[in-house]
Formats: sequence, C-alpha cells, structure tokens
Amino acid sequence: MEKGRIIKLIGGQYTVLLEDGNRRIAKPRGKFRHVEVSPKVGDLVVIEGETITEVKPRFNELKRPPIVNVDTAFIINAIVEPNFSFNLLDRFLVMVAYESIEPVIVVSKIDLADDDTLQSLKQTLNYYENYYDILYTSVKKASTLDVLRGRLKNRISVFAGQTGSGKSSLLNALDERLNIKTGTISKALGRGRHTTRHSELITVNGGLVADTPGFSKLDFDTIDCNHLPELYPDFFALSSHCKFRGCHHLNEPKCAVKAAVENGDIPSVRYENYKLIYEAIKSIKPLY
Ligand SMILES: Nc1nc2c(ncn2[C@@H]2O[C@H](COP(=O)(O)OP(=O)(O)O)[C@@H](O)[C@H]2O)c(=O)[nH]1
Ligand SMILES: [Mg+2]
Ligand SMILES: [Zn+2]
Repeated sequence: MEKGRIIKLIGGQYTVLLEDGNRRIAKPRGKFRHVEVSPKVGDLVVIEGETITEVKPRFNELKRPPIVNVDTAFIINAIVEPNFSFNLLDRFLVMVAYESIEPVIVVSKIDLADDDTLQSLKQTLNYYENYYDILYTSVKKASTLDVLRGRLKNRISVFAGQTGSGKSSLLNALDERLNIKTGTISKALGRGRHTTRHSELITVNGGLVADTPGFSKLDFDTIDCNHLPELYPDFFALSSHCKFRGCHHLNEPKCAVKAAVENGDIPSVRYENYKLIYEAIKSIKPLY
C-alpha cells in the first residue's frame, strides 16, 4: 500500500506520483467512498500494486480543466500583447473565488511596456493590492520570477489566463528543462477529432502546476448572481454598511459600495465590470 498524487490522466490511465518520487501507471478500482465519480488529476490516492484503491476527500474541484485540490490560481495577464483587461482579470478573480482557490495576480511581459503604461496600470492595481497578491514578471528578467517560483513549492497551482498571456513561457522560464510549446494558438487544440485532451500536473520547484489551456474560456454557468457580491472581497468588506442585507450593490438605496465608487475609493472600472459580470450571469440564469 502506497500513497500518491494523481498527476496525469490520459485514455483511462492514471499516472500517480508516489511519496518516494517515483511514478506508477494505475487503474482505479470500481467504487470509492469519498468521490462520486472517477478519480481526477490532483487527487490524493492510495494504490496497491497498479490499482487505485482509495481516493482521499477533495477540498475543491475545478471543472475546466478537471483538476482537484487546487491551492493557488495564478491569473496571468500580459500588460500588452494582448492588452491588459480589467474585465478579464475580474472574471478570473470571480471564478477563482467561487472555487475557493487562493488567487495570485500576475502581470506578465512587463519588458514590453513603456514606463508610463506600467505606472498607470500599477496605479489602478494598487487598489487590488489591498485584497490580492500581485506579481510583475518578465521572462526576460530572471529576478522578476523568484517570488513566483517560491510560491509554487509544496502546492498544486494552475496557471490561468488568456491565450498569449505568457503562461507556458513563464513555466519554461521557471524551469528550463520543461520545454513547453509557446506561442501556439491553443484554440486549435482539443477541437480536432483525433486530438487528445488531457490534464496534467507538472513538477516545478517542488510543487505541481497545471498549464491550463481550457481555463481561459470563462463561463459562469454554475455561479448564482445572488452570490456574486460575496466573491468580491472588497465589496464584501463594505456590505455590512449597506442598508439592505444581501445588497447586490446595484439599484438598492444607501449602498456602501456605490458610495465608495462615487467618492473614488473603489476604481470605477472595478464597479463597471462588476455590473457587466452580474448581467452576464443573470442572462445565463435569469432570476424568477
Ligand atoms: N517580451 C516578452 N514576450 C513574452 C513574455 N512571455 C511570453 N512572451 C511571448 O508571448 C507569446 C505567447 O506566450 P505563451 O507562453 O505561448 O502564452 P500562453 O498562450 O499563455 O501559454 C510568445 O511569443 C512568447 O514568446 C515576456 O515576459 N516577455
Ligand atoms: Mg500555452
Ligand atoms: Zn450595497
């Protein structure tokens, strides 16, 4: 009997990283106590020989990509190429909060931006810094990668962010042995009849990381807009001062969040995107 972590699933075959660092290909036994369906990448398991005999309870479960027990989501946003988008950033932050994963905001490719662009972005992100960790990176400046590398240790992380934001390049820069393909259009992957989609955790600096092409399509089909306000830590902190309990910070009178937007404490871009995200969720799941 040995303990390990599932790091790869492909064609019904699981790769388990054992405590001693070795890998074993294993197949699941029929039924498990703690999980309804099949074991997933990220699961802590017990194996006997080549059979997974037990799956330990999970503390969270990402749907896309299908990875469980994720500790940290690095939300990778390029400063340019593609241009930084607060809307996209907030969408990722909402998704990650919904899954109870610790977010870290990464502003990548800072070598490509001039000083003014960087400074003006930092000005708005200073507000975010009260609630989130933010790292500024460039694969061309090794010193910008040390904190990121350190934060991977002993945990499961996902690199999320739109195509081209530099996820794969960052991983390659963190560990030059990785040699992950970069600059490819991931949309082309996973659609063809013969392409195999699989999720995999790779070892980087004593941690496990998923480079996740599928996480860039943001869908909110499981989030209820009644819960959206709780997924904003800054709004949540103010909500006890709203007149109405369960305030959605939209049309309600005496709303502390709206007041904070009006007096400039909350950047208007943050609030405008909140309304857009709220509407997007509502249009998927209308309230009756
Ligand atoms: N100048 C510069 N280019 C970068 C940086 N990171 C990534 N790139 C480039 O941006 C493009 C997309 O990077 P990639 O890692 O494939 O993005 P992914 O789709 O998020 O995995 C590639 O052409 C990379 O060479 C960076 O820090 N600085
Ligand atoms: Mg990539
Ligand atoms: Zn309110």
